[in-house]
Amino acid sequence: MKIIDAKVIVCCPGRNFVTLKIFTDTGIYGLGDATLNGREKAVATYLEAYCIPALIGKDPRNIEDLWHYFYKGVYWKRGAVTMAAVSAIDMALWDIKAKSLNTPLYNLLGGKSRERVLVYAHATGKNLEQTIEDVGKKVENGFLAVRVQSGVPGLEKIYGVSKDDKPYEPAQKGLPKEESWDTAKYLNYAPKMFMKVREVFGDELHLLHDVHHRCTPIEAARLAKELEPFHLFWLEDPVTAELQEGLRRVRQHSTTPIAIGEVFNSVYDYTTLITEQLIDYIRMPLSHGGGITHLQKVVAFASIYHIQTGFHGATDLSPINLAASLHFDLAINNFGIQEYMPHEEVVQEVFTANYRYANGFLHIDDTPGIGVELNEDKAEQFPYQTACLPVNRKTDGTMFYW
Ligand code: EZ4
Ligand code: CO
Repeated sequence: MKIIDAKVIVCCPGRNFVTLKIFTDTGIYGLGDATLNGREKAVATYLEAYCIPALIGKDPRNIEDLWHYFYKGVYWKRGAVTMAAVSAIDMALWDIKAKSLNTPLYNLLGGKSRERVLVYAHATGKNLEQTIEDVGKKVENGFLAVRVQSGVPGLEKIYGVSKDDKPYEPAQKGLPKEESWDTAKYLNYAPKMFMKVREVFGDELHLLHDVHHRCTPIEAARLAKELEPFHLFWLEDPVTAELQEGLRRVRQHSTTPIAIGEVFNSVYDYTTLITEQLIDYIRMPLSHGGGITHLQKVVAFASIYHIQTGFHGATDLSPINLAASLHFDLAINNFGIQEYMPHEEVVQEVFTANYRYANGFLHIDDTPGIGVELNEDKAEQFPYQTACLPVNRKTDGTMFYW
C-alpha cells in the first residue's frame, strides 16, 4: 500500500477545524484532526509545506516508523503546532489501517475493555443560582458527572462561563479579547460554590472543576485542601504545569484528585508528574499529544503509577478526535472519564459522527476505522474565519495566564 496524496481541509462551521485527509493507492483514505484552537493556519501550513510532500510514496501501514519519521526524524521537535500535525498524520494512518482490515479502530487497540464510555458534561452560570440550575439540567439529561464553572462575584468575564445562553465557546472572531482575573476573589468563592452544589445534589454526583492554570502552587494547595470535603472527581489544571515540581506542593496538602495536560503534547511534559504520582488523570488529547501511537505509550506508562485517563474533549477538537478518543477509551484498562461537550448542529452537517450519547455515557458503533466522515462540499460552504482565544490580565492590568 502507498500514500498517493494528502490534503488539508480547513473549515468553519461555527468554529474552525483543520482536517488532514491521506489518500492511498487502494482507494482507502484516512482522516485526522489537526485543529489547534486559534492557531489553525500554523498547523495547516506545517502539514502542507513540510509533512505532506514527505508522506507521498510511503507505506501507510508502517505507523510506528512514520511517527518517528516526523518526531525523531525532525530536528525541531515537540511544541503544540508540530505535535498537532504529527497527531493528525498518526490518526489518519490508524484510520487507514483499521479501514483496510475492515474493523473499528478499538479492535486494533486491544479490543473492548467496556461497552460504553463515562462522560462528563459542562455546567456553567453567571452566578451561584444559575450555576445550580444548570447542574440540575445536566442531571436531568442523565449525566453522572458534571464539571461546574461559575462567574465569580466582582469579576466581569470568566473562563468557562458563556455570555449568553449558548454553550461556552472561548474562541472569538478577530484578535484576542481581554478578560480579567483576581485569584483572591476566586479562592474565596470556589469552596462556597461546591458546598452549595453538594448540599443541593447530594453525594453521588461526580463533580469536576477546571482552575484553568490560574493558581500558584501554594494557592492551588489551599484550594485543593478546602475542596476536600466536597470530594471532587478531579480538580483540573490547578497550576500552569510548566513547572512539574510545583505539583509536589499541592500533593503535600491535599487528597483532592488532580487532572492535568490538555495543553501538553509529549510524554516529557509528564515525567515528574507521573513518576512521583503527583497527578491522578492525564488530559493530553490524541489530537495534540502525538496521536494514538504516542498516547498508547503515555497511557501505559501512567497505568504503572495508578494514573487514569480523562481526555480533553472540548468543542475545539473535531468529531474525528472525539471518535478516536472513544475507541481508545473503550480499549484501555486505565480509562477514567471522557470530557464531552456536544458540537453545535451545524458541525454535524460537515462531520458525520458514529457516536451517540445516552444516560451519562457515549456509545460508538462498529463502522470500520475511526468511523467519522467529512463532507467536503459542505465544508467548503464554511470558509475559515480568524478567531483567537482570549488573553487575561489581573485586575490591576498585569498580564496573566488565560
Ligand atoms: O480552554 O479547549 O477543560 N477544558 C478546557 C477548554 C479549553 C479550550 C481551549 O481551546 O479547558 O475549555
Ligand atoms: Co481545561
